[in-house]
Amino acid sequence: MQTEIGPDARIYVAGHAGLVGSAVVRRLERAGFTNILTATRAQLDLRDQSEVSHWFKANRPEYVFLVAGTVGGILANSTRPAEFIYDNLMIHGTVVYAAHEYATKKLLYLGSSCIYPRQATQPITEDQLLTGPLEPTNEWYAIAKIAGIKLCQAYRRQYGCDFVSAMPTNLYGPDDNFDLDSSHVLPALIRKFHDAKLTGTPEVEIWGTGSPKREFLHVDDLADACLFLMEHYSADEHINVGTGVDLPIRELAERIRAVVYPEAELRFDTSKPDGTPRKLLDVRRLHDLGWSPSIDLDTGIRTTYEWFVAQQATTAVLRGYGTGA
Ligand code: GFB
Repeated sequence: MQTEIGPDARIYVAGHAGLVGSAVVRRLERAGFTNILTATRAQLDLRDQSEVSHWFKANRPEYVFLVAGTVGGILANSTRPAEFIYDNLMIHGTVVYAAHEYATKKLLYLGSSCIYPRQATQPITEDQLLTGPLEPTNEWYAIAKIAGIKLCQAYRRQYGCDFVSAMPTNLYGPDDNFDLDSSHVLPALIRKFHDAKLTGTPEVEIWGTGSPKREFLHVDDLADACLFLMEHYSADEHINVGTGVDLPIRELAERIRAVVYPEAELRFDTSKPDGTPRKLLDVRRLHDLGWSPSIDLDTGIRTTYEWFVAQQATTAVLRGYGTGA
């Protein structure tokens, strides 16, 4: 079923300042949409139902990309469980409720591949949801994300709302979080190799054993998939979004090293958690609908590193630590 979205449709991107939201805004602008709605955290606390309902009443978005949330890597997930479950449960609840209340035509909700059982059969098909226990390092976030899927299904079943859910694999790209305490592995390793190169440190520390496998999707590919699904997908069941290819963390580190600091040596800190051993998504359903990614991992690492370096330079100039030119 095709959803025709007019060029001046009111489209709300919830979470526009984040990694995913900023990519969705870029994709919508590139597609020629002229009425993209956003609200900063200071303007709108997405955890507050009365604020969210008020905002929907005033702005009446016709289409909603629900890509807002409290997110982070393995350490942040384990050490800030209350924020990860509360913020995400509330954000999903308030936005879905208001989208129904103010007759949004269609909503796309974004979850995460960590919703699946730790011991899921690989590659993971959509129907393995709720078939076994979750990975303990991110169960709080995963429970909130599963609740988001169920919210969309419940509103679809009870009220006929066209709310759909997509489950992306691990994401990366420009506007990612490079803070070492809260980031995911790919930006963390870019930063670690970069800092080691600057300081001439020969070794770079990699958390865990290096053997867990992960699948990485560039956020611009994800944004493209989000628009594609908004236009071409309408069903009760969530749908996986990924590349269908994964690699061990050790190999990811080697690929980032090759781009950033080829002389560096890897040192594995096995006191840090590995997390789930593998979570490769089965992406046949999305592929059969006619979508596939276009940015390969090496290109994505290189362009994300270029973005990071440019960003560092801008920040240094803004802080007055410029080149002295
Ligand atoms: O990306 P990441 O933090 O999250 O870690 P998850 C992936 C793997 O990389 C783990 C290893 O095995 C980490 O131990 N790793 C190695 C590192 N060095 C580093 C490092 O310097 N920083 C980080 N962060 N990891 C998250 C979930 O799981 O994935 C979320 O916690 C969400 O809920 C997200 O689903 C997509 O892939 O383990």
